[in-house]
Amino acid sequence: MAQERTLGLIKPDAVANNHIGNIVKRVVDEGFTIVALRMLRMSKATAEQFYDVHADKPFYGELTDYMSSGPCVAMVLEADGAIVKWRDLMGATNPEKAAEGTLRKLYAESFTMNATHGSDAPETAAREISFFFATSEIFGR
Ligand code: IDP
Ligand code: MG
Repeated sequence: MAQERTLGLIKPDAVANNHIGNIVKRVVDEGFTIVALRMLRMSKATAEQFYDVHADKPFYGELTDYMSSGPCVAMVLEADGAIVKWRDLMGATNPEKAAEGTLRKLYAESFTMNATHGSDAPETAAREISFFFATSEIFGR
């Protein structure tokens, strides 16, 4: 499989619950290279823009309130097949359905407050990486 990049977020619940270190250690242990990393807090408007694909969903208001409620850690992760690999490591969106050992099983608080985000396809990865990082802030080899 080809080297690929994906956008990972450690969401506000996981930051507030002090899981940054646990999650970053897992990222490294699973063989990703972190090529960019930054802590940031989204405004409500920025969260709405980031999740605009879900604007018509019933959970959009709750989701964007939550995502703007505190800081996130944004990361660009590089690996062979990084997009699927990171989504596998995160586990199912609903933490009650997430497999044992996945980040959402271990660290999520609820369906909405589910610890991590990951891009779901090459096009969304490209959009989401450039949403948070300038090319000059990404340190690939
Ligand atoms: P994903 O994060 O696994 O890609 P999406 O379907 O893209 O899942 O949804 C984005 C985020 O919206 C989820 O991670 C979760 O925080 C929230 N969310 C999705 N579906 C629901 C739901 O049915 N109830 C509550 N929150 C939801
Ligand atoms: Mg998604």
